[in-house]
Amino acid sequence: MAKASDPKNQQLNLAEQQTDDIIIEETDLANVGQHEGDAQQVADTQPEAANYGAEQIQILEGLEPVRLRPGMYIGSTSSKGLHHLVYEIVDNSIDETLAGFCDTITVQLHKDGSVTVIDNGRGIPVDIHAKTGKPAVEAALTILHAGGKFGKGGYKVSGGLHGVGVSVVNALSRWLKVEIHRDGHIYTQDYARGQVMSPLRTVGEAEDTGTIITFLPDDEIFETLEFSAEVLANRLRELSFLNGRVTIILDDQREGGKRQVWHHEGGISDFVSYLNKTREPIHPVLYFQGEQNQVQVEIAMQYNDGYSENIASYANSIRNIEGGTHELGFKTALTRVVNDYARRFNFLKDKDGKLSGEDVREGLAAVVSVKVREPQFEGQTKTKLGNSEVKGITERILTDSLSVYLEENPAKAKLIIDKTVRAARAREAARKARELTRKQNVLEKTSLPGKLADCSVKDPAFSELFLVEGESAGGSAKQGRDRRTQAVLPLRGKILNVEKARLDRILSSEEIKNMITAMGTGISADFDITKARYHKVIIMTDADVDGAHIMTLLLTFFFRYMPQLIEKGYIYVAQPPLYGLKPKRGSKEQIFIYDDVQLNKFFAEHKRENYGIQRYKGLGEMDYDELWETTMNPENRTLVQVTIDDALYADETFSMLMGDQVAPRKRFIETNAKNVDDLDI
Ligand code: 0RA
Repeated sequence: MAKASDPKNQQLNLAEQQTDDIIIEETDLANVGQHEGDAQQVADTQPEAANYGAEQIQILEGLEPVRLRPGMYIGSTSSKGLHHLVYEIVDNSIDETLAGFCDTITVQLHKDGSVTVIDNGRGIPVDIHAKTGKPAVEAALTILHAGGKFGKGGYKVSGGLHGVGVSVVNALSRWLKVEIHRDGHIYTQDYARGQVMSPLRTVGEAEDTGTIITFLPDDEIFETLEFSAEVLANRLRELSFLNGRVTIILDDQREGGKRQVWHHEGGISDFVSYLNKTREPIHPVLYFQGEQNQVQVEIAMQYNDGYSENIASYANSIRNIEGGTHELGFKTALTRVVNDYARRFNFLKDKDGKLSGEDVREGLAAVVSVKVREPQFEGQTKTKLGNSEVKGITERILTDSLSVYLEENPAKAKLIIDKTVRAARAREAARKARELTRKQNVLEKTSLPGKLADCSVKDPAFSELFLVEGESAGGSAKQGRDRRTQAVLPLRGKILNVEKARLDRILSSEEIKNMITAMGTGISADFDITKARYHKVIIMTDADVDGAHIMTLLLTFFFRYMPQLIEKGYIYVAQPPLYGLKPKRGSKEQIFIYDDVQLNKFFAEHKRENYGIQRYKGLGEMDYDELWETTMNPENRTLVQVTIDDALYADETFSMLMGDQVAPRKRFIETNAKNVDDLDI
């Protein structure tokens, strides 16, 4: 098997590049005229560039555009944009890792809301940048780089929203301080809202090299200033898997914070083990690697005894949620190699049809990571790799290496091929089961389940379906609801765990069949979102362990079999109150409290002894009118929308949610789900 790529090669590549120049690529010539008179400069083309094409024209621009339209540079000014600031700096440090000069990156979260990113790379250059007459670091931090590139050469973490440049972080920070260890000196410089506050100065001697950037995000720009250690940890862990040699540290120095360290010598093979950690793998992780036309491809894969598919693709360490040419090449090669082997060694008989792509990916966890010089990102979210040459290259590398692996390891090959053949048979059985359900529905005419109390409005845009835990809470919900717009389907006890069963068995569960028929959409391959009978599906469970379990099972079901409902934003979680407070004097009006933070706040302002406290253990403890007032009435209620930004972590998230603690579940909902009030519709 091939080994991980050699860092020395990357250093060689790098040596061929100019490293002391800031290159801004601007292909839209029209912009040149538009910006005339701004505080911007049109730089010369590089001396050795003989052709004076549009790509060679370099534009250096001030930072005002970033502060005027931050969303254009970092996507949004919400929590997502805030975290993007950290990724921007870390990506630059990762570039130093890719170039072979940096092996440790530390992210510190400080009490005052500022963040420090430390790396032991070469340090941002400090020599005078010819085009601007400024130290290179000052140019890097105060001039907007349309292409976001430093002229460092090599493979870069850039593209999509990434790689907009450290100057963007500077522009959006109330203050920023850079410290550079380089050439035996320590240099430092301060900025405020992108403006230089002090010239670059030498403040001491250094034996090491590296860059330390500390910044405080600007409260004039961001809607929220609070960093989530969990969100940062997910990205940093991912980066440590994708760049096996680096050690990444997250040092949260805030209240209750902790220090986390990631180092994964095994790179993406460790990543695949991590993805499969809640499952039973059926063979060791396979790792394949190759390079062609300066495209580096790494693939790690492992089948487990489950049924879901978990493939994550990356280009230059950026997750490609929508896949792209590398993922396509991977899938094409996998289907072909497995079919060829199965046919050649008689796992498939002449009469059998081909194994489908879905069959060969059942129970597969895989990471496809490519490094490309000029990554092109497309699609709605700009997270789909578009470089067409990458498909053929990935396909060839996997075809060659996987064929060899299967030939050389017949026992492992048998485990894998048997599994895919079983998947094909089960899929055929499921198809028949689906057909049967459909026929039954047609025959029985009454397609809606008896337990469903439907709403009278027929327009799905105004219809809501409450999935309620238990018959008694279901009864209260039916009584309390607004019959015009709210439908209620009580669910008895626990639904079948869809992670542990194939579609044919899942479809034999009464609770699930009820849900599917109530939704009207069908399931899996038959799923049709235009048939959705409700545009809000609201999961309402008790705030206890069983409730968390049922919530998890339902979310897993939607995620695996109706993911479009989550993508469309149709799935919500109700927030019943945790406490009811009854004033002992005066008004007898109850006060409802939804979490412990709110409770502590309330009792910091009011005397505890003046209230009777009831802790609701279940929905069933509330009267139907209380349930309506606190949890169902659109005027008062809080719903959280379920958004699965990163389906990859869903497995882990679900297993976390299945745990005994309610707190992590609450935290999950708080960080992963948006408050409906915040929704931008
Ligand atoms: C430009 C050129 C070189 C390194 C860097 C920038 C650089 C930027 C950042 C941002 C955070 N950490 C960083 N580390 C390095 C190459 C310098 C050389 O040729 O020595």
